[in-house]
Parts: sequence; structure tokens; C-alpha cells
Amino acid sequence: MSTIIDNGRVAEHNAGLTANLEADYAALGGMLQRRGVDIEKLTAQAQTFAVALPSWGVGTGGTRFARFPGRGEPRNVFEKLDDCAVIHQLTRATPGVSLHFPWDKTTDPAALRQQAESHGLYFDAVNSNTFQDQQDQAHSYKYGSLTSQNAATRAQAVAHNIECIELGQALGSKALTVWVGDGANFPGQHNLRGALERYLDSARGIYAALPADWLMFIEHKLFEPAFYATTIADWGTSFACAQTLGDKAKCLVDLGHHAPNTNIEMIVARLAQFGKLGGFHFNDSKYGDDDLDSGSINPFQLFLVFNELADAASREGAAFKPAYMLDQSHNVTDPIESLMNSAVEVQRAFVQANLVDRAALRAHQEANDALESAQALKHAYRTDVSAILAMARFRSGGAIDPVACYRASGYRAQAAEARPAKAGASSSGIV
Ligand code: AOS
Ligand code: ZN
Ligand code: ZN
Ligand code: ZN
Repeated sequence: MSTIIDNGRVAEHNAGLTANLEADYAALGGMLQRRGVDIEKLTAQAQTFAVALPSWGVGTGGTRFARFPGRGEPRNVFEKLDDCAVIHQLTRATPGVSLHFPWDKTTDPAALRQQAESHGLYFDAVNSNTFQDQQDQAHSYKYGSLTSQNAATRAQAVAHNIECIELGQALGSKALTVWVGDGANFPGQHNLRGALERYLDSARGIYAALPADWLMFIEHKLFEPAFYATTIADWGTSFACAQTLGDKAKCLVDLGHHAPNTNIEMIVARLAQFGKLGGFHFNDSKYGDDDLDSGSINPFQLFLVFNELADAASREGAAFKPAYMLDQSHNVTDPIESLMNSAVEVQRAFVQANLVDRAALRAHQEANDALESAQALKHAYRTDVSAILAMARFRSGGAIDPVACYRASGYRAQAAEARPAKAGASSSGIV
């Protein structure tokens, strides 16, 4: 595997931290042993963990008010892939990259695939985009795409999704994520049922084009850009659509796409129970679709989501593998640093959930011992598993402290030199 940051530098970074890591790991291992837990098993599990990177996440995000570009932002999909490779090199937890079309469209998919493979990366679900108009597009999505009143607009949106599948096939992807912003800003603007009927009709056209081994993920979102009624606003609608379309259609849960105080882990449990949990867009939020770094606001919620995933995995075994992706917008941090930290936070929740003593929890539940049931979760959640995460990275060839290693590498400064900002450019296809 060709690495972007010199492996010698990573080794040098690790050498300075190995003694402390060994000591922390031994202390944690001893503590876990007294609880009947084998640290080595948890570390081996942590080494298998993977969460895909969003290609759009390596550029600085923005809001509708402004975008403040960072230095050395990637200007095309090949440069985005390089940044993703750095994140995976140091964290060893992000081998998948989720592309977004047409932003990441290339005339040379073979070269892109080759570049990915040379860095030990593969392509995860591809994302379609019918929430904005592209230059020279025949029909506007201003009033909707898959739900448009205009049959030609709907056909164009379906054709775009089918093109995404074809582009994804050339890259080795196995799933298409469809999020549409379609909806209404005013009561009465849409016939609520009619809009969903048109959505389903369009979605059937996309579904019919799925290769046998592909999945279609339906991503719901409560609101924005539609502020009165979003057509695919909640997991109920998403579930109904997935059921209607067929086995290859599943629901995607973006953690920021729910009403405040929604019990997201319960949605996860429901979707898993009925075989419709397709995957996740991980991020965090305080108010809405904030797209903040995973685990930065409500890490306990992230843990509870993984607790449900661990429960589902224990029931269903290897067949249960929802797609894990990050979907974040980085406005005030270096995106590479945010994505590294976020991947580690999601991995942390995964490890903590594996630490839950499920037999004890079940016994407390059966005895109606609410207090001890809650403590069984808290006990796992309060355990600082940082040494396990660092050891997993170290053993997999990554950095013990990814952010520190990245800062010491000077990668951002080199990128700033190699990728001079284009005057007047607002974004390189990154919103
Ligand atoms: C939009 O809010 C969704 O989270 C989508 O996943 C979207 O495609 C992604 O954020 C890229 O813009
Ligand atoms: Zn999303
Ligand atoms: Zn979102
Ligand atoms: Zn978003």
C-alpha cells in the first residue's frame, strides 16, 4: 500500500508514545480482567471497525450565510482521495470512501479506482444529487426532483440516479444513497399524498436499475430545504417506501435528520428488527441538521445507537452489516482532523457497546431492575477505552495519536502549496 505521509514519520511519532500506551493498555487490561473481559478480544474487534468517509467532507463546509475556505482544499476527486488516504493511513478505520455525483464525476474511473486501491481504499455507497441544478441541465429542480409535477423533470432525476449506479459500478461500489430535498414551503403547495406517489413512481425506476448485488438506501430528513413538508421526512415514510420498493431498498439513518429529542436508538432497533436498516450517516447536532463532528455534542446517544447495533449483531450474526458513513460539514476545523477524530469517536462507541455485559443486562431486565439495567449500560459507557483504540491503530499500522501525527507531518502546509486557491472560487463542488 502506498502511503502519503512517510511511514518513517509515523513510526517516529509512535516510538515516542509506545511506552505510555503499553502502560495505559496494561492498566486497562487488568481492570477489564477483573470484570471478566478480555481486552485482546475488544482490541481485535476494534481493528475490524470501518466507517466510510464522505468525499465532500474533506473540503471546508459552509452554511447558507458563508463559506470560509481553508488552506490546501482538494480541487478535484483525486485530491479528495489523497486526503481520505491520509485519514485512513493514520486512523486505519476509514478504508471506504463515499462519492457524490456529479461533484465527483470523472472521465477516468479506472484511474480513480487504481488510485484508491493503491492507498488501500475502496468505494462505498455513491450519493446522487438532485437537490441543486447543474450547469446545462434541461429541467430545474427548484420545485422538486423525484416528486416534480413535471414528468420530464422526474425522468431526468431518475436518469441521474441510474447514471450514479453506472458510475458506482465502474468503481466497485455496491449501494446508492438517495436523499432528496423535495417538499413544500407552504401548506397547500403540495398534495401531500400526490407528492409521495410521484416519489415512489420515480424510485421504482431507480430500483429497477439496481444490479443484483446492490442496495438502495433511502435517506430521510425532517426539514431543510423544504420547511413545511418534506416528502421523505421521517423513518416511517422511509420504511414504507423501502417496503414498497422491495428487498434491495433499505433505510438510511442520518443522526441529524430527526426532530429534537427523538429516540434515534429506538428507530435503529425498529429498522433492524424488520430487516430495513441499510446504514448510517454519522454526525452530531444540537438543533437540527447541524452536521457537527460525531460524538461532539451527545456521545451518549452515539453509544446507545451502537448498543442497539451490538444487540442486533448478537441476534443476527455476520448477516447484519449496515453501512457506516460519516456525513459532516467542517466549518471551523481542518476537515482532515475532524474526520480523523470523528472516525475514532464512532469506533469508540462501537467498542464501548461491545463492552456491555449483555447477559447481565438481560438478567436485570428480566428481574425488572431498572436501576441496574441502566447501570449496565453506564458501566460500559463510562469506561475509557482510549488505550484500546490507540492499540488497535498502532497494531494496524496507524498512528497512536492521529491528530498529533498529522500536525507534525506538515501535510496541510504542503497541500496549501500544491493546491493554490483559485481566485473567486466559492467551492470545489463541496457544499
Ligand atoms: C442532506 O442533508 C443529507 O445529509 C445528504 O446525505 C447529503 O447528500 C450530504 O449531506 C451531502 O450534501
Ligand atoms: Zn446525510
Ligand atoms: Zn443532512
Ligand atoms: Zn447535511
